[in-house]
Amino acid sequence: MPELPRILLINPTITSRRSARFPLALLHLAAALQRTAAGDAEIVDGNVDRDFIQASLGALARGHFDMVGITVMGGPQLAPSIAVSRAIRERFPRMPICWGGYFPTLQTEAAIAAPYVDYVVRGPGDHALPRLLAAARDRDAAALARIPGLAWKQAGEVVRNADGAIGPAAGDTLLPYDKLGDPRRYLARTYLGERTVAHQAATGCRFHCTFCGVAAMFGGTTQLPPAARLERDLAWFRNELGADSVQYFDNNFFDRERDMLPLLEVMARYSMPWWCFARADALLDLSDHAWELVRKSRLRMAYIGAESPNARMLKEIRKGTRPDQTMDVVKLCRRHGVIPELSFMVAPPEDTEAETERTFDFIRALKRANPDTEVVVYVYTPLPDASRHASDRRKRPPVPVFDLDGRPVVFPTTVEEWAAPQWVDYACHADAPWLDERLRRRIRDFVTVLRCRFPTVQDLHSPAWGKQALRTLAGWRYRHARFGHPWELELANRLVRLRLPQVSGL
Ligand code: B12
Repeated sequence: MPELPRILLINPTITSRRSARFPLALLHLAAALQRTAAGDAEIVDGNVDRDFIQASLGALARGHFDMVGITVMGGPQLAPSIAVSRAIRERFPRMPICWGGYFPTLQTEAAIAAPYVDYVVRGPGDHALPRLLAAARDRDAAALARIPGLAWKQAGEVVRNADGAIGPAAGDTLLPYDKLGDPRRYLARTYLGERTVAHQAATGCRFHCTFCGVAAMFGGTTQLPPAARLERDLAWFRNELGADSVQYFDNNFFDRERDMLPLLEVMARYSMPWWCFARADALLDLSDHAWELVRKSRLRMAYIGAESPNARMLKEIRKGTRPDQTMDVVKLCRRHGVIPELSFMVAPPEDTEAETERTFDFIRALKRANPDTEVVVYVYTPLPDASRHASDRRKRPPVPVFDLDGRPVVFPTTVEEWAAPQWVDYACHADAPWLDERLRRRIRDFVTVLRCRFPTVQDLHSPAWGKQALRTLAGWRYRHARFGHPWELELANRLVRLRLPQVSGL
């Protein structure tokens, strides 16, 4: 029997060692290779191994590999992804390099044009990678041409295969956590518990929000796991790993209630405090029975995309929820002891300032309705039209966006341009070409006052006295909406160093 092809899977550094969670993309890909007996994977995680470039080169020098696979998210992961790809190309010029994940899915043309990228997998890689590994090893162009979602190079020309349907993701065996060394080092102390584990139960999302990378990745499809699989995973987390709480990375946790009930029953039995992404409409529609299970399962916090107080804008971006539902859900969460963590997109390309001010007013109203509501403020940075899923692109004509001087915004065409600071900020929803310095300052000031007045419960590191002092100091500004130049808070903050959820969060 010929030897199985081998791939080195790399997660370039994107966060601190303390914030490192299971590199789920790589674990899912390694599991898919095992399941299909198509290959074997070794994993280098740059969040844990800080010298991951040397570690990757070392692994390639030591063992035999047929390919390198790199997971790349837009924003701060791009520069280390470029660096490791270049280093590998230099040392091992014949080693095929494949990029997958959100960046190459959204910016396929830029990614495949890079001289150090040979293959790009768009969308989930569980089905594509096993086929790619075999086809690439055999240099079988006909087989490569049949892999849905693959972009590749043939005699120097880029070939872009059509996207395919999204098949079932996880299989019936546990993810190969042993490939990470001791998986216990990925457990973290969080507000959920002493040993929080990260897990993805369902994949995808059935919604088509135009601004969201998830819609671009999954094209509006989702798959829930069978209850038995979730039970097996939770049992392993609790009994073998010693985890006491779970952060569900599912793109959108609460799907149709009838499908959710068997999962909630399992979770109620395990009763491990948890966090998830959710939607206002789904939570508002839950029956009393479902809420009873949610209570027993100990849902602590739900991250809900509120986005805007503007119903028309929500409709335009195909959010599918309304501002009154945002208000209702914070009240509902309060009744059920769940903290709503709301994210907003301020400073949209049109009516930028007025929309921002309206959002600030709305946030204050929501805080009055439920003071425990946590708030994450992002700048609205629409996806380039070409990034959207092919099926969604056809439905709406592209809406051009303009910079401060009224010129159409031209998105980068190369990986290196996307790695420049202003486009990293764009990908992180931190800045956009239509913002002027005054509005930037205004947003920063509002956020400073808000987070000092209401420090997040997710912050376990700042001392209690420091948080209380900031709360008191920020009180009058917040009460009287005096957000301008909160110099005393900035100064005090330097001493206390409050955690910023939009940087250290998801
Ligand atoms: C964990 C996480 C992080 C972690 C890092 C994860 C890591 N790489 O170590 C942290 C917290 C650092 C992070 C940061 C950011 N994140 Co993040 N993050 C996530 C989250 C919650 C889970 C990722 C995950 O593990 N998914 C589970 C795995 C199984 O799925 P997957 O990653 O999609 O992998 C599959 C495919 O993408 C593909 N694939 C992936 N890699 C590869 C590689 C190869 C070779 C192949 C063939 C295929 C392939 O196959 C995989 C299996 O099917 C996702 C949301 C989500 N649920 O996915 C957001 C998400 C990926 N993040 C996102 C973003 C934007 C960010 C930020 C850049 C910006 C921000 N403000 O949030 C920040 C950076 C912040 C900063 N200033 O530093 C967006 C990406 C969308 C986009 N427009 O690009 C997401 C989708 C959240 C969202 N809904 O907006 N994030």
